[in-house]
Amino acid sequence: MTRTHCPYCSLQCGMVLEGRRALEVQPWPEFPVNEGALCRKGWTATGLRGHRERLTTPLVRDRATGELRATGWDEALDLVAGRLRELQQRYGADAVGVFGGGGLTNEKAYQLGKLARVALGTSQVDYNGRWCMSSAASAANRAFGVDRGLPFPLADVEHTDVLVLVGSNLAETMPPAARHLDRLRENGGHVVVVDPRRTPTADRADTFLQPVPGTDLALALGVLHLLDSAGAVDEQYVAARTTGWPAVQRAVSAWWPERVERVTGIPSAEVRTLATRLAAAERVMVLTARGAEQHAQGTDTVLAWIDVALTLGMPGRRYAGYGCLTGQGNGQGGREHGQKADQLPGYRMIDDPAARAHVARVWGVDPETLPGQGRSAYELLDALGTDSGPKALLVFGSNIVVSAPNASHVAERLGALDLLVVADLVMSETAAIADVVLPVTQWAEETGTMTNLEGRVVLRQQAVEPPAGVRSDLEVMAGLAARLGHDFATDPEEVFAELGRASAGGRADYSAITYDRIREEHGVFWAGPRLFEERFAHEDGRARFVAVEHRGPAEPVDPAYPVHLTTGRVLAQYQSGAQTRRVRALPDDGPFVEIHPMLADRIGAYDGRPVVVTTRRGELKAPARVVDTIRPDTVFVPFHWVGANRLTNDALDPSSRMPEFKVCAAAVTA
Ligand SMILES: Nc1nc2c(c(=O)[nH]1)N[C@H]1C(S)=C(S)[C@@H](COP(=O)(O)OP(=O)(O)OC[C@H]3O[C@@H](n4cnc5c(=O)[nH]c(N)nc54)[C@H](O)[C@@H]3O)O[C@H]1N2
Ligand SMILES: Nc1nc2c(c(=O)[nH]1)N[C@H]1C(S)=C(S)[C@@H](COP(=O)(O)OP(=O)(O)OC[C@H]3O[C@@H](n4cnc5c(=O)[nH]c(N)nc54)[C@H](O)[C@@H]3O)O[C@H]1N2
Ligand code: SF4
Ligand SMILES: [Mo]
Repeated sequence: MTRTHCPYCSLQCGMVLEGRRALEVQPWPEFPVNEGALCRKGWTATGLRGHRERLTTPLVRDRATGELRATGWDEALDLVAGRLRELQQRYGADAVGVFGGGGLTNEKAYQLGKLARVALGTSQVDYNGRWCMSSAASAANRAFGVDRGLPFPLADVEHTDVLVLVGSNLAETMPPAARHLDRLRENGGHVVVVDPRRTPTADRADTFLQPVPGTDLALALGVLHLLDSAGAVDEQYVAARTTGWPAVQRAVSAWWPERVERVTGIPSAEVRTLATRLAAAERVMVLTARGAEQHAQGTDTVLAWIDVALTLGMPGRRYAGYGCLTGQGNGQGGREHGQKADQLPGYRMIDDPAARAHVARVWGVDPETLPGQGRSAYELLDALGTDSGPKALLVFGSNIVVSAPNASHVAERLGALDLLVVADLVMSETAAIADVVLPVTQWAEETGTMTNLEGRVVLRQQAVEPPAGVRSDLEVMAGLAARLGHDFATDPEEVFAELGRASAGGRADYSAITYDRIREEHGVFWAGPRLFEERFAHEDGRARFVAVEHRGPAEPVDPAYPVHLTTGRVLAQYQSGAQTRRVRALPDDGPFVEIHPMLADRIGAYDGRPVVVTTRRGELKAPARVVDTIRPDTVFVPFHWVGANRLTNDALDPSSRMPEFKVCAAAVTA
């Protein structure tokens, strides 16, 4: 019997794995986050074991036939290291790019950053977290001086009075968390859901607001305007704990409810009711997720909702405040330990001389040798194979071909590389086009830490031996590092201890956390379970109000592309689907287009029959799902299958560099 955690989302539900051969998932009722509950994906997570498409040997593309052929580890790693060195000699250190993932353990994320900065000396490292919660992260850093998705335990939700969920469908994206909504309502609390679709989460809400995609910012400005004009600002809190309110007050002065209605499509009376409800509540909690964040104005949108929470005096108060529901299994830790272009371990910034000196000491190198800030995820992909961009890319833990925005363009860039190396468990769409594929262990076969959406560091523990021929990511990285003249540890606990030293004194300090403590305490929160009770993380201890303006989607609808396209998730599939599409027990119906009956009527579409969605970047033919739960001016496509991202817009948020996955202009025909 092994206690571990689900391989998928940021809830990191505790589970017990039983048996050695036929591995079975059992509940772990004592683990507090999910109390023994799992969603379908968790119960079926062992479905990839022994799967015929599980990778078990390194593969190298044969120049003559163009096919991938099996090879030995030494041959594969020698080849990769040799080609990387060659390309760097020819074009410079930045000729090699590294792309990581928020599903990697802390140990792997840390080691990947070190591989890039120390063994390869490249600045070109970033990861898929840019596409996940980066807008919330940049907003929280700005407003609070630190970015921890939830600055309180998730279960605090049950004790607030009004919970506002902006762009989260947690009933499908973290189903065991939905119990907190139910308990909150049993406790007399009120749930508000803001989503262009009436989702299963909205079905559990007391208030459902259905905005035009990309307009959450205007709604927040409208709420701020009403709170101010009603005299509902917590003056004492604003004076004692914040700075910057007057500028926000000026910025929202013209956002009267009728203007909000024109922009968002939410009736002005509903905007007023929301503001009145928030003003009257003792405790208010605002949580954002990808619906509000994955926009070219995602950072500003989150800032505006943080402004709402600050106006009401909530952040730092028990059972209240603002939080972001991080998405990937290690979405939190993955952004703390240095696989991000601007970052060193411990959430240190790479352009901070003191941070460089500290980390360089732990790494035993001269700070001068550490590269500076590199390109963000999409900009990195966009530069591949160009004159100034990387000529080789190493991918660990992302299926870019499916999940990157404007995917046809990205596929073209990947095609322009001299060398694409992918480490994965299965033949993902990205592995399938690689020059070298390296087969790695999956969750039940390895040990390491993950940091869940609450900042709770949990321990993934090995339950079974990996298939013969498979290596851990840490072993793969050490193998490459050795060939480049560097000695990297492969034992996860040893890497974790090194990570602890590298993070010591940083914003996310793991130095006091050990595997044993995690085992004893059901996970350990870095910086404790609740932040901001006394002070915020800025030097003066105060939170910052930030005045922002609504700009609207980067690509507004027009007569040629009259419909808003938004994208997201369904319960039974995870992300690019590389893992869950291969789990037989999960339904794999392919992409579909959610469309309102009125729009269906207008274009002559029928439920179950194909429609074509076209944007300026591509088109997708998929069956229509005619449902009255979506706005008539909007269609929704899940992104778990190839196709959705051929449509999406690669416009980036100026501060987080988050692509606008959640809204672009589309045409739909039957
Ligand atoms: N089943 C499942 N669960 C998952 C994942 C998965 O792939 N599958 N992935 C995990 C990861 S990495 C993440 S990041 C999380 C994501 O978790 P969520 O953010 O809950 O998931 P999404 O479906 O991307 O988006 C949430 C909602 O945003 C709505 N939305 C779209 N546009 C807008 C808008 O402009 N404004 C507002 N207010 N809402 C909008 C969509 O209709 C959708 O219902 O889920 C995690 N859990
Ligand atoms: N249109 C649209 N696109 C989106 C989104 C959206 O809402 N709409 N959401 C975005 C978001 S929030 C996210 S997080 C991204 C996610 O998209 P991806 O980055 O593609 O995430 P995954 O599908 O989880 O990819 C993980 C890959 O790594 C492999 N893998 C899993 N574990 C490991 C490991 O430990 N080591 C290694 N080496 N490989 C491993 C898996 O088999 C899989 O192939 O998609 C983004 N793309
Ligand atoms: S909610 Fe997330 S962590 Fe929990 S079982 Fe489902 S996918 Fe796994
Ligand atoms: Mo994500």
